[in-house]
Amino acid sequence: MKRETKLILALDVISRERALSLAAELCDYFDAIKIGYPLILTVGLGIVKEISAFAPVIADLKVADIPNTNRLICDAVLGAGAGGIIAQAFPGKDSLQACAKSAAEHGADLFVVTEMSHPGAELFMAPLAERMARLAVEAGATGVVAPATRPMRIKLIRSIIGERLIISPGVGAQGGSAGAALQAGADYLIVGRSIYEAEDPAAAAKKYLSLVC
Ligand code: NUP
Repeated sequence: MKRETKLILALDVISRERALSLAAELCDYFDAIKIGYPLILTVGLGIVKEISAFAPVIADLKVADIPNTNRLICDAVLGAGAGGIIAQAFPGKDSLQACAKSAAEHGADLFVVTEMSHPGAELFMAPLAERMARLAVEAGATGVVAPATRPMRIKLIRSIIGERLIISPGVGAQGGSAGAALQAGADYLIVGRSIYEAEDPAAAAKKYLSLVC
């Protein structure tokens, strides 16, 4: 994934037309476009290839199953044209290794969730986030997902994963600050609603770009 704008668009819209028109309008502001269950389940797997005509696609499927099922999920979405996949660490090393193997076979990036950005993640995920970050490193992941809503946690996770990438959701609609997340060590910000729900999405994207660059 290139690192020019340090921004990843989270495209959680559920209409093919809207997704494609936003991708066309906004792709110059983003290094990648992240899509997940809302768009893929509504529109179909073919949307992966259509969006990747505008920018590399990260499939946010938070893959979290037994190794064989993980492999099938990763192979399906990476085979459909995604350049990256997001997986959960909590199912364990063998499950994550299955994702890593599929990603390597497809020349794709693997990002592993450490601690999610919403308040509920403090219950089970936060106490295990450091171990999940270590597992991501052991599995050979490209990087991790860490919360812009809790910049101190980004700092901690950075100290564990070294040079691997941190992609960070939670700015804007979830209340996180772009500047604080970057300062804490995030490599990319993932931004969704505060851009695609804005009256003028391109203007909102430009605003983020000015904060990041
Ligand atoms: O911890 C996470 N938090 C999070 O918001 C991990 C994620 N993958 N996400 C995703 O990032 C979430 O599913 C959504 O697609 C995006 C954030 O979107 P928004 O809050 O900027 O609209």
